[in-house]
This record gives sequence, structure tokens and C-alpha cells, in this order.
Amino acid sequence: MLPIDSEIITAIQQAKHIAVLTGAGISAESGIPTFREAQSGLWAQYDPEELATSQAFQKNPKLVWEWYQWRNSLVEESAPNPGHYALAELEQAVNKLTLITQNVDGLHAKAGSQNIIELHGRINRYKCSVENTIIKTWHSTEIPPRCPNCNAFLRPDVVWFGESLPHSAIERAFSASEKCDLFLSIGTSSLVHPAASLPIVALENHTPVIEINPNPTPLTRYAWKTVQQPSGKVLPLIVNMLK
Ligand code: BV8
Repeated sequence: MLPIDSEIITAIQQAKHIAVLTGAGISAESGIPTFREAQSGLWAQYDPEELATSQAFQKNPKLVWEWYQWRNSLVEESAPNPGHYALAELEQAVNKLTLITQNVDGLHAKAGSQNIIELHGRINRYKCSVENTIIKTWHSTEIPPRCPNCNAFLRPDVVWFGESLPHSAIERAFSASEKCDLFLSIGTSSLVHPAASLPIVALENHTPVIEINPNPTPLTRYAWKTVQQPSGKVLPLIVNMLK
């Protein structure tokens, strides 16, 4: 494990408002495959960007529903890892921290983070595919199950490709990215928009961006500092160095 650059520690200590953007990579050490990692077994033949669309759901609702049930089973078997817990601790240790996540696994909330913006919804929350109302219980035994109010199919309450993000979530995320004086990008390939635009907004405001990701991304060349190590190792180290 490489030592953490002391300038990173000083920047975190002196920051008035830290914005953090996380992606699937922060949950990799919880055993949840990242979005672009090859899907395993039955799902290896499918491209997530194809399946996570309303077109795919229209065409084959059963297939899309079962894909989400499989992914949800992985989430249910998973637990927050030291990276999630370290971010929850960091939130208590600094002046102000806004945690913006692209993840739909709910692990940040489970780890105790408070100020969370979930850009892409939650995989274990369901809504009517027509009325968009959240449905907590149903008796339908069809796959996908049908809405108890209007009989349309239920779907996961996540944002599919081609769908708009929840207005308040993206508004708050852009506002935090504009107002923060330090931006951390953790475990994201920085490919999916509008989330990938958030660190760009920080850069446009001359805010330093720190990237934590074992691999380079399109953001790497613009980052003030990059730590190319797993977040589950790096984040606890950073939190310990703040003490
Ligand atoms: C929108 C929920 C417009 C669902 C997700 C055509 C039509 C419409 C839009 C578009 C289009 N073409 C392009 C677009 C825009 C599109 C987009 O950005 N496409 C990309 C692919 C180019 N965006 C959208 O469609 C968005 N909506 O634009 O709407 C609009 C406007 C008005 C009116 C109508 C429409 C919606 C985007 C949201 C899609 N939903 N998730 C689900 O989960 O099933 S996105 C999904 O992919 C994830 O949530 C996540 O956000 C994203 C994957 O990104 P990452 O999280 O970064 O994960 P990834 O696997 O890519 O990378 C993991 C990283 O972790 C890697 O870099 C790896 O190195 C690193 N890593 C690995 N291990 C570790 C680690 N890091 C640290 N530690 C480790 N241990």
C-alpha cells in the first residue's frame, strides 16, 4: 500500500465543503460486480447498457426483471466494506461532506453515511412502470408482478439509460459540485452522464479533484491528485491519517 500524499490529507483537513462522487468501484470490495465488469454466468451474454433501458423492459420485461432480481440477490448478500464505513466516518470528521452516489445498492446508507444523494435510485425499491408510484407490497405472482392499482408491470426504481435523473437529486448534486472546495471521485469510470459532468463542474470552479481508482479514467488527466489503489484500502488509511 503506497503512503497517502500528505497534501491530500492537508486538503481534506482544510476543506470547508467536500463533495464526493462514488461509482460501482466502491462496492467492488463488497463483492458486487462493477457495472462494466463482465456479468457472470447466465448474464455474461448481455450488455448492462442494453438491459438497463426502458426499451429492453418493453421488449422483454421478464428478462429485465430477472436480471434485476439476480443483481438484487448479490446486493442482499453483500455488506458495506471498509471504504463505505470510512466515508461515513469522514463525514463526521470534516466540516461538511456531500456524498453523491451513482450506486443503487444502498450500501452507503447501511454504512452510516447521512448526507447522501442517490442519483440513480435503489435496486431494492419498486415502482409502477406506468404511474411511477412506489409499490411496497403486491400479491401478483406474475413475472414481472403487476401493479395492484392499474395492473401495469412493476419495475425497479432505478434510472435507466435514456431516462432523466430525479430532478432534486441532480440539482443538489450540481449545486454541491459548484459550491464545494474539494471534490473526491471514487470508484467510477467517469463515463456515464450527467454524473460524469459533476467533477467537470468542480474543475470549472478551480476546485481540486482527487480521484481514487485502481485504473485510469477520462477524468485522471484533469485530477489534482490520483490514488490508483482500491478505495477499501485507501479511504480507511486517509481517515486514520486525519486523526
Ligand atoms: C440521460 C442505474 C437524458 C441502472 C445507471 C442516448 C440516449 C439517451 C441518453 C444517452 C444516449 N447516449 C448517451 C447518453 C447519456 C447516457 C450515458 O451517459 N451513456 C454513457 C454510457 C455514454 N446517460 C443516460 O442515459 C442518463 N440519462 O442522459 O437522460 C435525458 C434528458 C432529458 C430527457 C430524457 C433523457 C441516465 C444514466 C443512468 C443510467 N443508470 N444505473 C442500473 O444500475 O441498472 S448507470 C450505471 O452505470 C451505474 O449506476 C453507474 O452509474 C454506471 C456505471 O458507472 P460506474 O459506477 O463508474 O461503474 P463502472 O463499472 O463503469 O466503473 C467502475 C469503476 O470502478 C472502474 O473505473 C474501476 O476501475 C473502478 N474500480 C474497480 N474496483 C475498484 C474501483 N475503484 C475503487 N476501488 C476498487 N476496489
